[in-house]
Amino acid sequence: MTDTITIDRPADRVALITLTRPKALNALNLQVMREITAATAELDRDPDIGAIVITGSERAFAAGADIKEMAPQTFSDVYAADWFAGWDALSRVRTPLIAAVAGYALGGGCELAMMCDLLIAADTAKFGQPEITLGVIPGMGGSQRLTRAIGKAKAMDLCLTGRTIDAHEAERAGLVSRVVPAAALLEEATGVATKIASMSRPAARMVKEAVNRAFESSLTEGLLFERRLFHSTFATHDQKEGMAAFTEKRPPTFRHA
Ligand code: CO8
Repeated sequence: MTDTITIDRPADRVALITLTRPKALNALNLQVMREITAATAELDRDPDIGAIVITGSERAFAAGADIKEMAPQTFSDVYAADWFAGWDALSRVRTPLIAAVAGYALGGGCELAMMCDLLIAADTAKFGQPEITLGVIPGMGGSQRLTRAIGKAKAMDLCLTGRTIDAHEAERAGLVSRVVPAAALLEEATGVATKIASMSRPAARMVKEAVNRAFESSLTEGLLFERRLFHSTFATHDQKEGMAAFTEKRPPTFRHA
């Protein structure tokens, strides 16, 4: 039972999580965090799911952490509860995550999108880290993931001035992988998710693990990690099937194992 999100299966092997707090522009309160992390953890255990799309509404992916919930908190409150640490659970999801962003993705909304592996933006999307305008700073990874995604110059610009960028600037900066007309956003995201979910499940998970390792390791360590994962794909049925299918000039039938 969820109040702040809905969970659907729009296509074979694909799950869609939609934020449903439109009146608050999908502001991320603690309940949203609990529901998204619980839903993604459960979907991650489902062998019939190969990709998860997270989306909001036409007007807002999410306009940030819930300012009304945060406003009365003291340092002792947020420190004791380790406010926002619960979102780390999303980083432990091994299934590829796709953010389909229309409208505002501000503060925690931009940070939630960046916790996903791939960002697809509608031409209406607006990204920003406006926390500084509230007298705080990003608290769900903005200063770290945005810097890794778009570099120091633009990350400083966004985090220090609080300005927002549109979908095209976000694409040029490397934050999003594709921009599509708003009306086509879900179709595009579901199509990408279906494509990913049709690949060998262990291979897709290893790609995710290897690319993410690039942010955590030296080049030598990362290359070694990638090579060892590559070697281990030869233990899967899907490697045998994928290469046999190529040789026999037919599409592969992956067992996802
Ligand atoms: N939190 C709570 N409610 C929100 C939020 C939010 N982040 N954003 C919008 N809402 C609510 C509004 O209060 C309003 O509710 P109501 O109708 O009850 O007044 C409703 O959504 C609609 O919003 P607006 O009337 O403001 O709509 P507009 O179209 O005029 O403006 C904006 C849209 C520009 C998106 C505007 O709502 C806005 O600026 N929102 C706040 C954006 C923001 O600053 N986000 C960052 C939040 S801070 C954060 O994410 C991380 C903080 C890390 C702190 C670390 C602490 C430990």
